[in-house]
Amino acid sequence: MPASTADQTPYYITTPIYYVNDRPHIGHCYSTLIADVAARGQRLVGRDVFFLTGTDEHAEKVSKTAAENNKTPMEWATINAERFKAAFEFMNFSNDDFVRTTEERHKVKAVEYITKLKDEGVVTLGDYEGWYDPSQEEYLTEMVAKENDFNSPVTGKPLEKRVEQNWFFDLPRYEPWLKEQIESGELRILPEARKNEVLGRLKQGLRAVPVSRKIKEGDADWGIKMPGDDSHRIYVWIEALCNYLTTVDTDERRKYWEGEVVHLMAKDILWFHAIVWPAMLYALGKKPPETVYAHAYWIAEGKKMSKSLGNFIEIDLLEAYAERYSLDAMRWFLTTQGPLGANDSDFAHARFIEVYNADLANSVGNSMSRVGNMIDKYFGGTVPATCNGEFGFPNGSSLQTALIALSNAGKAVDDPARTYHFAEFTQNAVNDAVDALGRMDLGSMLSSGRSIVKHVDDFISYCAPFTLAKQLDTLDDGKHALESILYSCAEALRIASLLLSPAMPEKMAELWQNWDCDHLNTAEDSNSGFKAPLSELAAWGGAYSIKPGQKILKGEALFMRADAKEPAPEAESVS
Ligand code: ME8
Repeated sequence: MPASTADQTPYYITTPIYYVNDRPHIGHCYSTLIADVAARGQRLVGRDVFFLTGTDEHAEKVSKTAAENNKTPMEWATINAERFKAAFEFMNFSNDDFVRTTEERHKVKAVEYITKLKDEGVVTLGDYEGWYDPSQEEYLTEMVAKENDFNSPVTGKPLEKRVEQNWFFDLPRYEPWLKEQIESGELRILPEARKNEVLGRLKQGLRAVPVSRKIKEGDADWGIKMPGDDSHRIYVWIEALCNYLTTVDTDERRKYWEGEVVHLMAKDILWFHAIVWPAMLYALGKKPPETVYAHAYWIAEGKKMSKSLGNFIEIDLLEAYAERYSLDAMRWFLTTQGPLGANDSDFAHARFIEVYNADLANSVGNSMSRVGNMIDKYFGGTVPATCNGEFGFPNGSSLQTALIALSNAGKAVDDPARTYHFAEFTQNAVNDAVDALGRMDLGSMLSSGRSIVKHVDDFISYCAPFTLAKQLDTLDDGKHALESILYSCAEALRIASLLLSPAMPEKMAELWQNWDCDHLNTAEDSNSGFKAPLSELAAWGGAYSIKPGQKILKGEALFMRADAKEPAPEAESVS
């Protein structure tokens, strides 16, 4: 079975739910973008996808910043949740739901799960003394605290020694099971370097995890009460993790948990997702997620982003980039240059321009307008014929005709025996893209699309259809050769555009409109937005291929070249 039709189980991808103490920045947009590209990719393949994002609202830092801003916690949470929603809409994310942990549907189910864990005897009351990181609202092990000189490894703020009577989840009980799940790859932790980190830390042993916090005098009335114990609230981390299940714990959506579950986040919160959450799920009688993917961090112009440096790349700056270079160019840059692997990535303007010009203006955009322009110029914008995409020996007539035209024009042909097999090339690229998507290797998925564009560019510079076009009267089969060459370029670029569309949905839809390609299904009940799965859409000469008579409009250039000397866009100042 070709990879492009392999997996039809429902696919459920989640992002972290973000704290609403502040407005969204590049990090939040990036994780959600990666999830969006993966979700769009899986929908394109033909899978039934559910993509969830949302906000984590019951944190202490939310009630604190609310007070600083003279708002109630709920007012402040709503202001920021709306900012996240607006940012994600701006980014053209295709999430199927946006959960806020202050919603009843979440609160009711979270209480149900904690009650069940208590009933099972895996959540019990006990004393706890440990190093608490107030800026992250989590306890750290003695070793991690020491390694970081008793400062937060995330924010650098001092840790506090705290003693509390709490409800605890008996995490150590699941240690052998977790080890076995992770080592066997049953629970896949990606990238590989992160899996080793988690296994290394697991070797140091596990401690019970606090599930509640005692309510102290003066505390804001914020958070969910511990079931059966009004003197405690559910610890925000435990409650937050439950969102992944609460949101799909309905009759219509349960199939997504039973399908393939992928949790995406950055390295800062991997432990909760790879260890604590799978153990909780096991205790609840649910299967663990299939994949926990922890990417690295964005930094800004070479520096870690921090409040004190005031160098957070916020949504406003991303909007300024989108305004100048297009939203899809910004999505492309973040997706292909971002920290999806184990290393951090730098958001630097010079790099943006370099990538924009190399990948989009000079490659994808240029190739698409060049082919559109030639079809417009030589055939009045109407596709004249089809071609099987085979060029060279033994059926080399079209290519040979083009090479004859070149030598007639006094131009050298470096390697006269080259062959091109577009149907096979594009099919391989599609298979590679689908394999890469399954590994969440989205850079490689998009590279497969670009490899087709490069192949077309290489073909055009080799056989120079513009030279051939000048000799149509003198060469017997010149017209046929030009038709075959340009058809193959257009059809190959059509297939490339499908593979590029998860990152650049708007620009590729623009191309399909200009080229009269019938890929999209606008019916509301279509989960994917496409008329058929990728295996059918991308078949050379198949039902969705470019047909004789089809109109190809030149259209405007998809990406104008950027001037590297122009100053970088600036965020509008925000209130
Ligand atoms: O941790 N680069 O929320 P949070 C890339 N509410 N991604 C980044 C980033 C950066 N510099 N900074 C943040 C929480 N992120 C909890 C999660 S989930 C049950 C609860 C992204 O608002 C990245 O996805 O602090 C990281 O994991 C997340 O934001 C942390 O978001």
